[in-house]
Amino acid sequence: MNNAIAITGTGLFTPPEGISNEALVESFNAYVDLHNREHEGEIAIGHVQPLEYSSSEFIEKASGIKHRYVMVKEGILDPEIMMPLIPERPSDALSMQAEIGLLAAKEALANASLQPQDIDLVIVACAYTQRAYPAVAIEIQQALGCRGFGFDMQVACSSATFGLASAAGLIGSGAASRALVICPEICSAQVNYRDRDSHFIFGDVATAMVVEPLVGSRSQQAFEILGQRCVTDYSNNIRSNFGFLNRCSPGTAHAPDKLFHQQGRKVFKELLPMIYSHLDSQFADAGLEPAAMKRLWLHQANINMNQFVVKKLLGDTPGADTAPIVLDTYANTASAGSVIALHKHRQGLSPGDLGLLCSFGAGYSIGSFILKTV
Ligand code: CO8
Repeated sequence: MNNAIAITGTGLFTPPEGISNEALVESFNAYVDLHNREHEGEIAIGHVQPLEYSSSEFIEKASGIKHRYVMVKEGILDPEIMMPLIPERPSDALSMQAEIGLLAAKEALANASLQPQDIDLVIVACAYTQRAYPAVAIEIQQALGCRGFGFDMQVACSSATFGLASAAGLIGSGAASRALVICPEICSAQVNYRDRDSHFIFGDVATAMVVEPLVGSRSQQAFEILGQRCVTDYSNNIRSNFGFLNRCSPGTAHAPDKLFHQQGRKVFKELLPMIYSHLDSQFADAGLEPAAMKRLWLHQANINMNQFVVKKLLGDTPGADTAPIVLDTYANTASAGSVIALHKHRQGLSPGDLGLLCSFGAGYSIGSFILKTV
């Protein structure tokens, strides 16, 4: 097809510091001991509930996560602090999200055999941006030396796929010729490390994709977009009330609801059927059997959830590398998970092989792309 649009390069930045489940649980349990000692009297008369220990066994069994990377480890494991201590940078210094996004973008450009000036659209698509304006995308556009325009967008875990859909749409319409879709996810800043249900879930990372017309691409390996589908359906089961209005209610500005929180079990049960029917209709409309997919680059929130999706699409016997898992070492990296999987597991495919890139998460939101290896 002459007007085909493709992902022609991907890039990945992995933060230098890591935390194992064991280290995270040790610090959480030290916090539990501190809390329960501090409230001993109130606990004894039933006015305060004692906190319960976390466990590495639970975390690995319930989620598949063994480890996560973080930009700044200092503070996270200190039971008196329990958040990353990330110093503010002066306004004339490169922001942290721009810094890591830039590193991923440079690798994606190199893989696409392109120079920054070949790009005229930069989209930063991630769960949070560290300020409202100027857009991190415009900061990266300037730091790299790209032309055209840039903007930030947020669709929680589906930011990367919705960003890809936006880039493809803008290229298809002629508004842009080549795009970078960058996901600098610093999730650790929004994790409530005092919450047993969610303290283990997230890690930090940055990914980037180059999106451009297939005709004229200089890439050694490209993934042509054969079909795409995005859907949203409002749910309060995954939520953060962090936002620009927080300071106007000083009494609650730092309450736990300003951090990530979810009803994980409900999310699991409600999202799976949504994913099933979303993909069923996408494959039916494309006239393709799911079994035609040689690789599934799925969202990386929960290994059990992914196994259900794989079984639904491919039955019981997919090969070991058919649906790669990266959440064991990276944890849930919000929008970046499926792109990490694509970046790290793009080898071993032949021209013509099909694959599925799919995100699912807060909103609720699902974004899925049928890709053809070129
Ligand atoms: N250690 C030991 N036990 C625990 C722990 C713990 N840490 N936590 C809970 N338990 C206990 C519970 O108390 C419960 O005990 P009991 O049975 O006695 O009541 C038992 O374990 C089971 O608890 P759950 O039912 O909560 O456990 P699940 O098996 O459901 O597993 C999960 C919890 C892992 C959270 C799972 O439900 C899950 O992964 N669900 C899917 C969630 C999902 O996909 N979310 C979407 C991703 S988030 C997103 O969209 C991005 C948001 C933007 C980024 C945010 C950046 C910060």
